[in-house]
Amino acid sequence: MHEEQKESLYCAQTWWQGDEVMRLTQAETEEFENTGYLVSDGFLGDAEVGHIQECYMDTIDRLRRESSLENVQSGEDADADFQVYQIRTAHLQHAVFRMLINDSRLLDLVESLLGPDIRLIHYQGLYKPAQTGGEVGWHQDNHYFGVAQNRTVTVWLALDDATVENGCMWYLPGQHRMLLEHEQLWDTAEKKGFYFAIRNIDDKGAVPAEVKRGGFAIHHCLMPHRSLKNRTDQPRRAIAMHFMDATMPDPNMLKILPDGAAPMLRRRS
Ligand SMILES: O=C(O)CCC(=O)C(=O)O
Repeated sequence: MHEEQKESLYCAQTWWQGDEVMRLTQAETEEFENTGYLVSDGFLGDAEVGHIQECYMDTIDRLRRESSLENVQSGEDADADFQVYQIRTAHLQHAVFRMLINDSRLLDLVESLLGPDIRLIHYQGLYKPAQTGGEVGWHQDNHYFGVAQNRTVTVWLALDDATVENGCMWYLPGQHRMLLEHEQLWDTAEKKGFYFAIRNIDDKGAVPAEVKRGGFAIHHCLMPHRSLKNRTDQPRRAIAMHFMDATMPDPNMLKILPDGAAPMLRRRS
């Protein structure tokens, strides 16, 4: 089926679910404040996930054909030990990703944590292939973003059941109070950059965030997180959507993003 047909079919049949509200309860908001993350299953239905998976794989295949599929670590496709492929600025790559970040259920959820002025700051599909999917080291998102007052959150949506075996996210509950020192793991002169990890982290308290397909993990931008290798014979597909409080001053990160990469998604009415 042609891509546009798939999109409109999806829109008509499965996407907008009326006035469904997804705001967090006070207890959930408090849990998020205390631990720095929340995990929830059952956000998207089966048909929605199936459609997004299809568009996701179409996008991965197209980027690969165009030789622009980026590996998180090295930016190159050839690194056999580390394969975490990125659909960068996903909303500029496929309409289905634009629909997702404009979904009122998702924005309600984000509004519960950031308030009513919401801007996208980063958006990536993160694809770990079967067997060769690599590890992403401990880091905090606001190390990259530099948003004032740490007013950003990440919604990490699972398109496959995310498990310890296939490389789910791991968190350090309660360790989201300050920015830690990061070091660059690869040399930018060799075009191996934009990937930092926390130096000397004590990760004894780490917990895996296993999420069912269609569910999400949402984390504070100072929550240290990592993911391990995919040791299974199926890919691990996920989408990370990073949102900032749009009332904050523009962080430097925005200067290096392409036009249209950081749209306003919701404004106080
Ligand atoms: O999907 C992964 O394995 C890592 C994602 C991540 O580090 C992030 O969303 O910031």
